Amino acid sequence: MHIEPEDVGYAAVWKPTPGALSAFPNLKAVFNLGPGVDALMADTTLPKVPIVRVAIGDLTGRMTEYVVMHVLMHHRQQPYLNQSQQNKVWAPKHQWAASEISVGVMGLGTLGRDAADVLARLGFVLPGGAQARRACRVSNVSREHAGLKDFLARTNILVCLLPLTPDTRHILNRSVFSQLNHDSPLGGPVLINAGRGGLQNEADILSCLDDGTLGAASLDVFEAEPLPTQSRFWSHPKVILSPHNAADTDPTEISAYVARQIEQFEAGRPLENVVDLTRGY
Ligand code: NDP
Ligand code: OXD
Repeated sequence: MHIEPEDVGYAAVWKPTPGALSAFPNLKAVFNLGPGVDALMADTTLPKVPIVRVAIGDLTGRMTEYVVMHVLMHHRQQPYLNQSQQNKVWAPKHQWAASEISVGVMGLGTLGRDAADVLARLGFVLPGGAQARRACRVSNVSREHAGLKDFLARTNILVCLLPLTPDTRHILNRSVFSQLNHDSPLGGPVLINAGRGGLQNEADILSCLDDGTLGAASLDVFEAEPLPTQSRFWSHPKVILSPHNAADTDPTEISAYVARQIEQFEAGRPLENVVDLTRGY
């Protein structure tokens, strides 16, 4: 079947070549096939139509699995146990309670809130309480605020599920790491980043792991993906890494989500999860 560009009303895309969408003059909406829209936002030629992002239970559940798994791996000393098994050493270490560890989630949106709820049910302390969304507010343009200082000072494990925007680029840096709480049985604060690689200053992460400012890091995302083979992250003893697959988008789930939204929109009802172009997420 041949379709003319002017007959296309909806586009479902993932990181399209900048400018590619301007070939379709009659678009009514663009669906980004994932929650993170930073690649689309970088395209200055985007058509002036609603941009819809993904927010579905299936993906949220997968991200919560990733976050909980990594919090538990650090909390239950899994890297030490792996090493012991490899060396055939039978040497259990003291096991502390979840209530002795605080987990600060930066980015309390669709994904962050769900992970935080499950961690709280497991007994971890979530700093910030009802004010957490405001407390974890970070910005590259305005000054640090007292709420953020307090949030960081109470955090043993920092989970980052922020969107990448001008406000958040490289926000995971030495200044933030050095304000995290060191007084926990973990021995040093832990960073878990499954947001975007652009959120992290990678040289700072490595030097902070080397000098003990950070005790360990779980990283799913990197500035350059695939991660270059020469990167020190691959073999750093304090790093657990994965290839940007903390939460995959299931093709069947996402197709149903897009189809349902188009049906709604054609029936005159509003689209859901429309990106705020001024905020960039
Ligand atoms: P949402 O838009 O639902 O949530 C984003 C949250 O971040 C909101 O609560 C928002 O605050 C907060 N936020 C935005 N800017 C700041 C800031 N400057 N300081 C503090 N908080 C801020 O997004 P999702 O939860 O659905 O997804 C988050 C990110 O996860 C995506 O953008 C994507 O980059 C990443 N992701 C990674 C995947 C992976 O496999 N590694 C898979 C899927 C997503 P407010 O509520 O005030 O607006
Ligand atoms: C996303 C992703 O959808 O990282 O944002 O997969």
